[in-house]
Amino acid sequence: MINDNFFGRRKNTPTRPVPPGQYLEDGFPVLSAGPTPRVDINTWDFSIEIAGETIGTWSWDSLNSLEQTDIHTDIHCVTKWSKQDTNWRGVAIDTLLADAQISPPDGYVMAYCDGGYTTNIPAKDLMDGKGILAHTYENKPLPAEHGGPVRLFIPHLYLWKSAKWIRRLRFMEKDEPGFWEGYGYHMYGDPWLEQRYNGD
Ligand SMILES: Nc1nc2c(c(=O)[nH]1)N[C@H]1C(S)=C(S)[C@@H](COP(=O)(O)O)O[C@H]1N2
Ligand SMILES: [Mo]
Repeated sequence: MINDNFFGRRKNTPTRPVPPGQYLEDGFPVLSAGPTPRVDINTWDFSIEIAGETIGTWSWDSLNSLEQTDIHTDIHCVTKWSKQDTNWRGVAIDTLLADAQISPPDGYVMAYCDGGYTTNIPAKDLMDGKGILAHTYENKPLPAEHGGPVRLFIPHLYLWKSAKWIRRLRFMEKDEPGFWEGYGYHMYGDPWLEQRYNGD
């Protein structure tokens, strides 16, 4: 048998376990429910809303002036591809809340995007560095088709929770379905538990 070292490491050899039902993808597929929105960085802003009140708004420059967080991780799409060892940089949601001098609220969050996409996430899944506003992928500006200039990035959940072209997070007491969740996707979306659809 010809061993892998002859060709170098085979690309589809996992570097760590892959969630059930997933296969490894070398490329980076684009999955968008609509067209890629044109986003002007000069007028772009991001805001956080709690109990109907905007507690903070950040421009592109103010986002970049905050402490930056690097994440090296695998990503998992509900359409069954996973991609290993990806590198992202952005600003942790913790950092934004601290900047606004707000202690992390309980409950749930709805993410709102340019283009109208929404998705829901438990608030605690965004804390402790688990959720970032990503603007850099593999040391380059995040490409528009992958959500640039800024996307939410929550790699421990299926990738549909990582809202591209994000503009706003709204904290809410009770969970509500976002766009795909309204069409039967799982309210939480843990890839290790294969929470693809409602009832999984
Ligand atoms: N704004 C927005 N964010 C989105 C989507 C979308 O259609 N619009 N698609 C989601 C889905 S279903 C997936 S699988 C991932 C795909 O991210 P990618 O295109 O960077 O691979 O983005 C998620 N975030
Ligand atoms: Mo998806």
